[in-house]
Amino acid sequence: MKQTRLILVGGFLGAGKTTLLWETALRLMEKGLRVGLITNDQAPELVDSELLKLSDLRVAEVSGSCFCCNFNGFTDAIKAIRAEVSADVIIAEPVGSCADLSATIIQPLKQYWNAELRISPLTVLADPNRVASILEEGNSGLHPDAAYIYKKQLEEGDIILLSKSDTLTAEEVASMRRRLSATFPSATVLSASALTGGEGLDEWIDAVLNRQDAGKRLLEIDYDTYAHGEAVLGWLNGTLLLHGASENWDDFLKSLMVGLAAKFDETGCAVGHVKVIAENGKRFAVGNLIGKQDTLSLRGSAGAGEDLKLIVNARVETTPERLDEMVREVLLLTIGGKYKEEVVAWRFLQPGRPSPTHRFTEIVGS
Ligand SMILES: Nc1nc2c(ncn2[C@@H]2O[C@H](COP(=O)(O)OP(=O)(O)OP(=O)(O)O)[C@@H](O)[C@H]2O)c(=O)[nH]1
Ligand SMILES: [Mg+2]
Repeated sequence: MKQTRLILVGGFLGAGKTTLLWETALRLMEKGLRVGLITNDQAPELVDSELLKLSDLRVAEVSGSCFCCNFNGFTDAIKAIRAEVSADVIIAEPVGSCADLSATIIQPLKQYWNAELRISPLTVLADPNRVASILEEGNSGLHPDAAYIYKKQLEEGDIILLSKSDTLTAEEVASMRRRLSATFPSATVLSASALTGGEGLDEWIDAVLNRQDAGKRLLEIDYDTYAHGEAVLGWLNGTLLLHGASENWDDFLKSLMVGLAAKFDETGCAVGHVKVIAENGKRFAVGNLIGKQDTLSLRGSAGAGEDLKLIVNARVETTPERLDEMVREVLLLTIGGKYKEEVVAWRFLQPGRPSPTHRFTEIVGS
């Protein structure tokens, strides 16, 4: 069987990984390449998988723990995609609160999967929304231990990709790239937009399709701080159906997102990422919140109809129980007795201490 190119895209919650995966997959497929995607989360019921599947992409999901703590689950997903679609390229997105990927994923893959895979440099996304604060030794509104994870993620990137470059001026992009290069001199620093026009995207794609210098450094990371940085985030994944007619499901999604944003701001709970997909058959809309209310964005359209499928993924600095309470309260208020809700799945949890399957202490030659 041929070798598959594996591209791992890390970076903090909401940094733009899934959007980049999607846009990249489409571009690669246009070139005639066979592409598979792997998503990852602490629990099932993922907005990311749902979103990617809606565009008919082959998506495998590793849920229940991160790639590093379930290395065999990750390699099973790789095996399945290679067998099913004979993939030329697999793009994988680890959990946004995950770090130490070089030691726990890239080196073991180089050691044990060298025949099957050609591994691209580890890409870590730096989101303009947070990166300036982090470079100034700030915490971007996050708990210091969560901000620690962000910093460690950047530190191990072979490529640091300044994401969402369309939200910055050309001068701001150039200046931020210079600052990133100065702080992380051994990384290649690039920038790209995965949305408007895809500025810089082809340069990054070219790098990850052709380079093979993956995992050039190993992090020094304090697992107590890392574990605490993950544990300060409550995690909620829920799927529900709303029965009843609506003229415009987009209004419903908007009210829900505005309500959630207001709730988290009022209660002083820092948002990692809250994403909601509202699906009405083939039509869908997505709401994203990656910080305070002013980061709220809505796109797509779910239109009018009888029934809505709603998937909610929330990662917010609070206890899982409190997160569950807050999300339920805002949901019920938004539903306002107009629709009948049917809960398909509902989980809330606190991520456990990371316990990687492998953790290499030496760089494996490629
Ligand atoms: N303007 C702009 N927005 C973007 C871009 N890429 C992603 N976004 C937005 O950023 C938000 C988060 O994007 P995702 O792709 O879901 O981020 P993620 O890193 O996969 O998030 P997690 O899976 O929660 O870690 C969404 O509102 C996206 O629309 C971009 O290139 N430009
Ligand atoms: Mg994602």
